[in-house]
Amino acid sequence: MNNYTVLFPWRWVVFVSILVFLFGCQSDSKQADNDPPPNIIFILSDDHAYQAISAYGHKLNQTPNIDRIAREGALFTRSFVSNSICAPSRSAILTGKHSHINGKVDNFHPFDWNQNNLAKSLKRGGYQTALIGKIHLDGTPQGFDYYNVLPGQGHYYNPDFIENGVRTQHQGYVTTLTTQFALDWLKNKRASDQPFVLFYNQKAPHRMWMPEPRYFEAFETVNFEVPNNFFDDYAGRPAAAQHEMGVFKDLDLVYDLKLLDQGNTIKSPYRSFFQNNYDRMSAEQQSRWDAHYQKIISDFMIQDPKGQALALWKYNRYMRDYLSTVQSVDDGVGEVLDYLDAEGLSENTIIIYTSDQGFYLGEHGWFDKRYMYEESFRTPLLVRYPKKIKPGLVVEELVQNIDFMPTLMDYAGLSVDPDVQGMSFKPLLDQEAVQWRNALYYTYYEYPGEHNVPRHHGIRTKDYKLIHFYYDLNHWELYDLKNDPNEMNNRYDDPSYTDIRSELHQQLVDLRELYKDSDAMDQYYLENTLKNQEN
Ligand code: SGN
Ligand code: CA
Repeated sequence: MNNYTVLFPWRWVVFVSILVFLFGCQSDSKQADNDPPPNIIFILSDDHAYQAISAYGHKLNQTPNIDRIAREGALFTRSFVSNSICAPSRSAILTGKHSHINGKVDNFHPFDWNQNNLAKSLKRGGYQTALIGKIHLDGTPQGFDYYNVLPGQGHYYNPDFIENGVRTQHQGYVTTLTTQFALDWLKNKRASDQPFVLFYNQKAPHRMWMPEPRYFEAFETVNFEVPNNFFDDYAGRPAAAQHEMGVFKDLDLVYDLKLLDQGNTIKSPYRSFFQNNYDRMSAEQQSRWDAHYQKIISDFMIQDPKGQALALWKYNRYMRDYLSTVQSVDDGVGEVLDYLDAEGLSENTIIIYTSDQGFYLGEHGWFDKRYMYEESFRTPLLVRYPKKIKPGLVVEELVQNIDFMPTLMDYAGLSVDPDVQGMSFKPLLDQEAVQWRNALYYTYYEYPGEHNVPRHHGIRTKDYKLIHFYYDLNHWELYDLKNDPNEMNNRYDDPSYTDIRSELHQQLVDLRELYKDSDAMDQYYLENTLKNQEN
């Protein structure tokens, strides 16, 4: 045996070990070039309707800073959620999986922080991670080097925040504070030599829409016209008819519309809920608040509107407060964009603006969300990444909140777990010709529950939608979105749609199989809901 043959196996072992070491360390990495990984700022507001973003072409308000993201980047016109309610949507964003797989099917089922999530994955790939603002997922956030979050829904005035486990009440307005904390992390808390991901999550414009004083007057002189289906009679749509989210019927004069009259003549079962929020304010905040709202209360008492006049009055108050809270969100986006510019960070930072779902601004006569109808199923999505995305790009493909996880991992040059259900939409932003999905799957489970929206699931293609409401209803709906964008005519039993209907049924079966959903799964979550409600 010569030296060579003795040494060879030994060298071979060393060589293989080096390879294993290198590939082992980089098992998460598939970065193709030598570009530094992009920073990521993920801005998530709560209940922000795309109708209330001027970049979408609606004329309700002006959001110049949010619009800037689309002008300098991309605007998605068919971006949707997988389950139109807060905690399930956040859970889908973090895990890249539908609700029945990640387990957070409604706001009440527990969230399992031990499962993998986007923040954990980016952190493993070398990112520093921070979460600021509303998260609404029970338990201690995992995957974040730093967090400063609102407990539960949080409060508009003088809110508590939990900073890395320590709860403190802060003086001020929630949207402004969230922005301040986000900027403070960017400026003073992050390490400048590492890529970062910041989840910057606003509570606004969530119910009950308490504006900050500088926007009290912003919409007071505007007279909002109701959407053309505001007085919807829900014909052919029993699941819609049973709603408890009517602007006229369900918005509470004191709780939602802030008519906390000092003489207590406006009666409301929810007076104490509003009072609790009012009592959080300092004397100075209360006096500014009263200077604005007491005038509105007096006018209301003089006018004493009834019937249709009351419906229109309520709609206008709702819109004025809702849109005022949006202005503060837009200001915060502007401050963050300015910071990136000033630090020379804009070019290599992906900035995403989206909401946990859409919202009704009077369409079908509603506020709130939950239904698979367009205004709440769809959600705004604007993405800027100057280094890679062509300014002014409009993306019309069907994307969904389960896609954020794989998309951002893709941009970071990292691989995703094989059980992630979303798809990276980076190729769409790169304008590559790719095979893209032709249908989206949707589920909703928070029933029996607030606003009385039945359990349902369905699919949406580019032109059609099929919905199945189940449990105490067994009802199907089919919409022809091109000819009936407001979803007023349920075509399920219309003979001229027979072929489309069977195609959609087949697609629904296929998608349920693809996403590993089933009747047994529906039954399992239903039983959990009913059991939880007994306790
Ligand atoms: C609260 C609101 C509801 C809202 C849910 C869920 N009621 O319960 O109107 O649908 O949150 O919203 S309130 O009386 O407390 O304002 S979510 O965005 O958190 O899912
Ligand atoms: Ca929400």
